[in-house]
Amino acid sequence: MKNTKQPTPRRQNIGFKAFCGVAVLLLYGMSVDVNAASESNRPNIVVILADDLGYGDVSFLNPDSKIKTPHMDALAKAGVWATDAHSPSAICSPSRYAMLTGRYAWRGSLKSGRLNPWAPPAIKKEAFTMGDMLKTKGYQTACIGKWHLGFIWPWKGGEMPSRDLIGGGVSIAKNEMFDWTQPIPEGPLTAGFDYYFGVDCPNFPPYAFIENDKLMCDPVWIDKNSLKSIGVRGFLHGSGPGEEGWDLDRILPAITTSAVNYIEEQSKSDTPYFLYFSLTSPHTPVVPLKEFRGQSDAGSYGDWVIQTDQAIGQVIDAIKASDEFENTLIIISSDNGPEGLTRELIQSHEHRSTAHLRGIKGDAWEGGHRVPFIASWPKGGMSGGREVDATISLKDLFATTANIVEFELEEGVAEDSLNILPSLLKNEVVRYEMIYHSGRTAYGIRQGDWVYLRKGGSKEEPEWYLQAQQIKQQQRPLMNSLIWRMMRPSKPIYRQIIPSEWPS
Ligand SMILES: [Ca+2]
Repeated sequence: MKNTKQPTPRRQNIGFKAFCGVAVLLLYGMSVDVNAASESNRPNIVVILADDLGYGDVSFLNPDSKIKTPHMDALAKAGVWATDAHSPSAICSPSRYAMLTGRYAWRGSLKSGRLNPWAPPAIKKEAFTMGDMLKTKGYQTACIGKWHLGFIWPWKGGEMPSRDLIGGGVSIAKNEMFDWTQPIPEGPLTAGFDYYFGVDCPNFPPYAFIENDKLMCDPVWIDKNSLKSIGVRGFLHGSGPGEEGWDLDRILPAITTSAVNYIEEQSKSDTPYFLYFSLTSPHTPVVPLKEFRGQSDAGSYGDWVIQTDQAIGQVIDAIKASDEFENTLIIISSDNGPEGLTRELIQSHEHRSTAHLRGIKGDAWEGGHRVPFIASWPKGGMSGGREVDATISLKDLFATTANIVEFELEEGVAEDSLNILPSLLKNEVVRYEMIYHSGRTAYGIRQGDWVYLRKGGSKEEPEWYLQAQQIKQQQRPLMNSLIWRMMRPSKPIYRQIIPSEWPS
C-alpha cells in the first residue's frame, strides 16, 4: 500500500504556526488561533474542482455575468478570492495530474492533450501524491467525482488490447473484452485516496459509477446515441459498457450526495479529512435537472452552472452543519477554462464565460487557464473577504497543505509546487513564474507581467469573437512566437513588445 511511500525532508518550510501567528496576527490584527494546525487540530481540507468552469461564470468575479452563483459568491465574500490563479494546464488530465502531484504534467507522459478512454494511469504507482502526504499526517482521504487520470482496466487476459481494437479518442472497445468481476486498480486508491466514488469521465465509457476499485454494476452495452441531454450533449467518446438505463443527469446529484455523506461521516471522528470533490460540471454533457432549467440568462449552460453552484452549496452547508467550517480549508477552483461552446454564449446571451480574458479551454491565452479561485479557512486566517492578486497555481496546493500540516517535502517531490500561504494570507508574491501548459505542445512562459507565447499555443479565433472581446489589431497575430507585456496582470491586456523592448 501507499503508506510505504515515505519521503525524506526536502527543504525547510516556514513553520505554519510561526507564520500564521506572527504575520497574520500582527499585520492584520485578526483573531487567529495560532494552534490551528497543531497535530490534534489540523484542518480538514476540501478541494472542490469544477470541470471547465470559466472565470466569468462566477458572478462574484464577473459583474456582467448572466449566471448567478450565490454559493460561490458567499464563500468568496467571507473568505478570500484570487484574480490571478491558474490551473496547471489548459486541459483536464494534465491539470489534475499537476495538482495532485505538485509537478508539471509535461515532466511525465502528459505533454500534449489529455487521456483517452481506457488510458492507463498517468500517475505512476510509486508517485508520492498530495493524498499520500496528508495520509502520513493522519488524514482520511477521499476522491469523489471525476477521475480522468487513468486506471488499469480489467481486460480479459490481463493485457490491454491494441489501439486498433479499443480505439483512441473514440472508444470502440467491446463489453466482452472486460472482466468486470475483477477490480480496476491503480486509480484513486493508488494515488493517495482511501475512498473513491465517481465516474472516470461523464462523456467516456464506462457509463457507470465506480466505487473504490470496482464498477458498481454488471454492465450492458450502451449506445451513445441513447444518452440524452437537455442542453449541449457535447462529444461522447464512443458507445461502450455501462449501467442499464444510464442517465447523464444522474451523475452530478449522485457525486454531490456522496460528498455530503462523506463529510457527515468524517465529522463523527476527530481524524481530519482531505476531500477532493471533483465535479463533472459544467463540462459537457450539459444536463441540468428540471428545477434548474430556465434559471439563468445564459441558456442551458448557464442553468448547468447554477446547478454546479448549488452542488457546491450543498457541500459547504454539510461542512457548516458538521460544526467544522471554521477549521476546514475549502478551495473552489476549476481544472481549466471554459469549453468552446461558451464562445457562442457571447453572441446568443451576451455572457462571457472568460469575462475579460482572451481564449478558451486548451489555449495558452489567459482564458484557457486563469480560473476562479476561492479559499476559506476562518481559523487559519482566510476570511474577511479579501482579494488576492498575487499569481498562484493549483499545483501549489501540495506544498501549501504540506506546510499547513508541517510536512517537509523531500527533494524531487512536488518540485513545481510552492507554499502560497503568504499569498493567500498577506497577498505576498511567492510565485513569480509559471509555464502556460496549453492543450498543445506550444507552451508559454509567464514571468511577472511578462508573457512569452509560442506560435500554435492557442486555437484560431473567429473575427466576431475578437471584436466582441475588443481585441485590437496589435494583439491579434498568432503567427509568430511573441513576447507580450501584460499591462495589468489583474485585467490582462497584452501589448506586443518589439525586440528592443524585450526584457533581459
Ligand atoms: Ca476540464
